[in-house]
Amino acid sequence: MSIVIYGSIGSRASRCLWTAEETGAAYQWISITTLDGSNRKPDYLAINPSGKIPAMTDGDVVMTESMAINQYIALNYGQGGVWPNDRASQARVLQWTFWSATEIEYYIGAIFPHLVMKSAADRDQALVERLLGEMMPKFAELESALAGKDYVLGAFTLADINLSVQTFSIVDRFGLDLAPYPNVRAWTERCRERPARRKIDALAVAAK
Ligand SMILES: N[C@@H](CCC(=O)N[C@@H](CS)C(=O)NCC(=O)O)C(=O)O
Repeated sequence: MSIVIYGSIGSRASRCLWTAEETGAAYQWISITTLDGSNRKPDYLAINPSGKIPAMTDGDVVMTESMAINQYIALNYGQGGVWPNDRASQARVLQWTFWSATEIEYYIGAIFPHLVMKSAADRDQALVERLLGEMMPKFAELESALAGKDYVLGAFTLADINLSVQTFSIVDRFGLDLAPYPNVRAWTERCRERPARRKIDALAVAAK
């Protein structure tokens, strides 16, 4: 079996490509984008009827939802690596994955159109300020968890992937500084410098 990841490099597919790279699993990337409408073509809708990206296949297994895809890849190809061996650490990876998905991702998705996509006239700056005001204090929790550590659990795991994709968005897409959270800022850059992540970033540059 070989993993196939469908999606565009600028989408949530990049977190799945990164996870595959970190595990060393053999994978193929098929570019499906919302920009050219390939996510709405019948071939792709047969894989993910919602038309959302990413999706993943691995033999007969078909998966959607980027963090669930990451979980699948980690469980099947990242044992002892991005998916740690002991159960307490596994649960801790899930804790931070759920934190990322439920506490942070909503805000990133809601802010993104107003800071990046919409024309200046359509941007709601008051909404952005309110959402940032709600989201940014949450990072105090991650700041504490990172004290004295290179990565959230000490060693690099899937938790770091699922969390840092959010702080990459804050820094790279929103142009914000993580200075109030020095541990989070240093860790974000540490994650960015990982060879597997740099490979995905190089794909992003090549795709532009
Ligand atoms: N919760 C889903 C969200 C997927 C999602 O909304 N993907 C965006 C691109 S990053 C998309 O496909 N948007 C186009 C659409 O909703 O039709 C996941 O994490 O995979």
